[in-house]
Amino acid sequence: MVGVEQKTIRIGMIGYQFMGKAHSHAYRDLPFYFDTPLKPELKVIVGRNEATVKEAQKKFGFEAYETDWRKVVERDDIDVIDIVTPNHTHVEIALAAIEAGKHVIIEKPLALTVEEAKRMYKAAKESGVKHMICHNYRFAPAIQFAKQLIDQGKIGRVFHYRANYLQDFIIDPEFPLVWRLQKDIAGSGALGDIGAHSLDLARFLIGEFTELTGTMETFIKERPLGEMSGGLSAKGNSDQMGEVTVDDAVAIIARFENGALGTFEATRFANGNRNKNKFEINGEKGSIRWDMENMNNLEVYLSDDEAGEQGFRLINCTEEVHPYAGAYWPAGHIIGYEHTFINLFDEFFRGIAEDYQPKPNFEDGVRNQILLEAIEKSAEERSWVKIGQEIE
Ligand code: SOE
Repeated sequence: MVGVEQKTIRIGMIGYQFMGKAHSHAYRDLPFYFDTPLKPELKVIVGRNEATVKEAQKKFGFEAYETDWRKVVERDDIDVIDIVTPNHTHVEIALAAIEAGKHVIIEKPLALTVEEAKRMYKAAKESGVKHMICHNYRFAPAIQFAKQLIDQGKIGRVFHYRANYLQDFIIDPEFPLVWRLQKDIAGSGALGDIGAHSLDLARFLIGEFTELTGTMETFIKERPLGEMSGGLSAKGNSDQMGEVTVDDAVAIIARFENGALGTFEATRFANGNRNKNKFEINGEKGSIRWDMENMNNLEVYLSDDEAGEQGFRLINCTEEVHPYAGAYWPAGHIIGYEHTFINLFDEFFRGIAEDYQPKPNFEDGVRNQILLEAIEKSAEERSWVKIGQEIE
């Protein structure tokens, strides 16, 4: 879209750790690769610790820093509030930002509870601001291409959706009790942190859930106190121990509206798996497989291939025809994790500039939260839980 007039959009980002880095990078690189209608201006970054937020401000390239998010939400030279803080703060910041008329982009999960998530969605809908939730994996070219294949009926009726999201960063019992392991801050553990992505991909690719059951486990029940220290590293800051109040791992069986069966596993105890986010979909005419650790590739099996020539073909989704891929490099020159965020922000700013509601948004956040809550309930009660489609 050469020649598109590029206006600016002013960003206030609340939080500055792992996701702050991913988002800041995306803001900076977006205009480099895409003819975005709105060029992000990094106005202000917020954190409670002045020394570290100041460092982040310089490193990420924001004009200024602030230690109180309320001051930023009130500023009239900010158009977007980007929320990358721990989960328990989402509801308050988002509601204040929406009330101040800002567009809001937020990390997953949307909130701690369905009730909070619904309040956020209702407020956003009523105010007319644009809102988005950062299920970034949807924006890998291979995932968007998989969606096209499924929608075109290439694999026909879907029978199975099988997903695992495997990490191992807390397997050491000395890994401290950081916010991600505390229910009142994080909401849940492996379930809401990584399982939420798998559930979102399933909804995106094959549709809504109707019923599910889950079981959860916390393998290490007490840990030394401490805090995150960048990325997924942490440092202990006391000899004291505290209780882990979230799940370390979860397994889920589900049914979908289209009749498919789903099985899901999310764990932070899969030794050797650093960030293995993968799925396989089996349909009447073929199958599709994807694995985040080889995120540009899609494995596709089509059962109407000639006898003797059947097998999974490896499609490297870096060609012009693959969604988003053409914005980057010539075919065969791969992209990475950070580019999923760039693609996501392109969609967000297009939604704002062209006045449509981008997806995934707070509605998807509510639907995801309903699944998270249902899984916890079913695990607690050892039962099946129905998933209603009405979310008003
Ligand atoms: C940590 O488990 C984490 O950073 C998640 O919070 C992200 O959502 C996921 O994409 C990678 O892992």
